[in-house]
Amino acid sequence: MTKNILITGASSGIGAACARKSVEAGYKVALAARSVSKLEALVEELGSENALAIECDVSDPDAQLKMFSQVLERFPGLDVVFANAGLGATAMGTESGDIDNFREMILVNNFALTVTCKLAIPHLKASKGHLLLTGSRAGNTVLKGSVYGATKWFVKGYAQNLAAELAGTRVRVTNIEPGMVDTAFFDEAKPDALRDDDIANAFIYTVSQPETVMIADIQVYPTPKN
Ligand code: NJP
Repeated sequence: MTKNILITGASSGIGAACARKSVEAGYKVALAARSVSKLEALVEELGSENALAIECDVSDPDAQLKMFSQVLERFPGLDVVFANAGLGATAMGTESGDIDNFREMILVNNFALTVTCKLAIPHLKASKGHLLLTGSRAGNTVLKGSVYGATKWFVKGYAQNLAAELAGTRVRVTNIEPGMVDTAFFDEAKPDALRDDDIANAFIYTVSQPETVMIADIQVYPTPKN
């Protein structure tokens, strides 16, 4: 059965890979991010009958409201919302870190994610749908002074709190926790890291489960070398 899926942070990396695998699986995708030209190139690749590009800075709640109305104008309902947009640290730790970067990480990785979830809930209640959040291995471990890691600890706790709030509604909540993935998240290539497709495979596995199955947390890590 087809599904209508909204993915934030769909212009590159994990979000774009999930969009590609979703269309391969026969689903329709709405792709949101700030980089319109990248989104439009992806729509061109996936076919405009399968994909829709939406320019949206998720840190602006009004822009997210508009994003939801654009999706619903195009697709009759939403089955899956993937709050995936996020960014990392420009410098390690708190003492060496940059204050503007702290603000942007907290704004996008946390505040914007809660807005996406709030706006998604009524639609997902109607469809008995699925909310997925991108957490991180960094939200499972202690990294010295890491503000980024703490934003992902927030995602871990929030996903569990949200699942408790939505219990009985049939809406499922999943926290996807990747280890290191070779994407534009890093300035340099990460040859030993996971590929974005590895996370997309976990995404498809999660959203294709029957309605009676909720995968609460899925951790996808590179196989340890030693
Ligand atoms: O990185 P990248 P990933 N409004 O840079 C978007 C988490 N994660 O795929 O707006 C809207 O290719 C940005 O779009 P644009 C990570 O924390 C990663 O690796 O056009 N969108 C782009 O599409 C994040 O939550 C690793 O610049 C905004 C996307 O976010 C998620 O995975 C490990 C935005 C970032 O794509 C995807 O990151 C891990 C805004 N204000 C967790 N700001 C890893 N790569 O190792 C950013 O555990 N975006």
